[in-house]
Amino acid sequence: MIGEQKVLFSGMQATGSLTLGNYLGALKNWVSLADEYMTFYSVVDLHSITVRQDPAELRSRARRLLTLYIAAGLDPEKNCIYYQSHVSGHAELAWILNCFTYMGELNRMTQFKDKAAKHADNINAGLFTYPVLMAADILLYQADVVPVGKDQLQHLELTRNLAQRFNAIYGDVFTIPEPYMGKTGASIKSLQDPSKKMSKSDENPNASIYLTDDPDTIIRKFKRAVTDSEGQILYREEQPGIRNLIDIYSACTGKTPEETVREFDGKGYGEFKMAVGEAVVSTLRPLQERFQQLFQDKAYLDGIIKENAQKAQYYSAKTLRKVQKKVGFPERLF
Ligand code: ATP
Ligand code: LTN
Repeated sequence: MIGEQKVLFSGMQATGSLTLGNYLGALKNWVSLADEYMTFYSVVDLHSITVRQDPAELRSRARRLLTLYIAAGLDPEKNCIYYQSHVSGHAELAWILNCFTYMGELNRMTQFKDKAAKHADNINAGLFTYPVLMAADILLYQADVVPVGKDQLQHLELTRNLAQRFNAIYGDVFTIPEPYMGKTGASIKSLQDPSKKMSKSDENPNASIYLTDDPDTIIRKFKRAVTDSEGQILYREEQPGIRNLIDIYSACTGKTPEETVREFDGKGYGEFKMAVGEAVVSTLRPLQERFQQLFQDKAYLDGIIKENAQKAQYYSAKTLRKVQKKVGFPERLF
């Protein structure tokens, strides 16, 4: 809690571009949360360097991601949107929490095992302690809720364990965070393999619609979307490709899947794919226009980045000072 308000924290890495899945499944639903929660959305660049990055590329992707948050409708006056590397408390708290985390706990993390296998030539200590930094992100703001995908639930569980362990020794220091399930949109599937979710790290660019794709690219990707040979537009398990297109069309137009099925009754797949593509183009158009406008307005964006980092710095320092005192660091007389 900060004051009377519950706190929500989430972070995203600037690896790959955001997809239509991220937008319809997460971002779009986050917009209204600022009324209910005090929200912090961090671009977690400290996490990004656990795998080797090109510096210019990382800087540019991080700025695009931050801009995209705002373009998608997160008002930067109401939501604290900032770079993790601008607030030194993340690394400081992570160090302290490292000293309360067991090697065995980190050894069990499935993301570490996956990433270590993928980057066998660079299994660094940062990659191993990545979940502790994530715990620090969350606990630093006394977050009550954390919206995350399924793959991050194990890290959130570790966060809760660390907070409870710390509290058991030092008293009530940290809020114990809960995963935020809330109102989630449809799970959007890959356009090339509807048994998989649409993901920003998919190697096949035709599998995902990126939020910055231009209209021609969007239409082309929908034309190539994998469907089936049934020839009927029905919302059922046996037709996962068509079902996914119905979900996308419905999410973009605000119709129910049943209404969509009725609308396209007797129509061919070609015509339907075209309509889905156009619905996505119109949904993303305002977001893309806003993105271009914001991205060019360097002074405005820099102002937002600075103000929000200061805000994050202010709230994080409260927790950090308390923790430092609890563990026995000397009082600051400056
Ligand atoms: P990565 O490919 O790097 O794992 P991702 O695209 O799967 O990334 P995450 O960063 O894991 O996305 O998730 C960010 C948020 O977007 C989460 O809240 C997650 O539930 C949501 N999300 C991601 N993909 C989809 C999808 N295909 N459909 C609906 N929601 C999604
Ligand atoms: N590990 C997460 C990103 C992340 C995060 C966080 C999410 C870093 N710190 C704190 C929620 C809360 C990921 O890779 N999706």
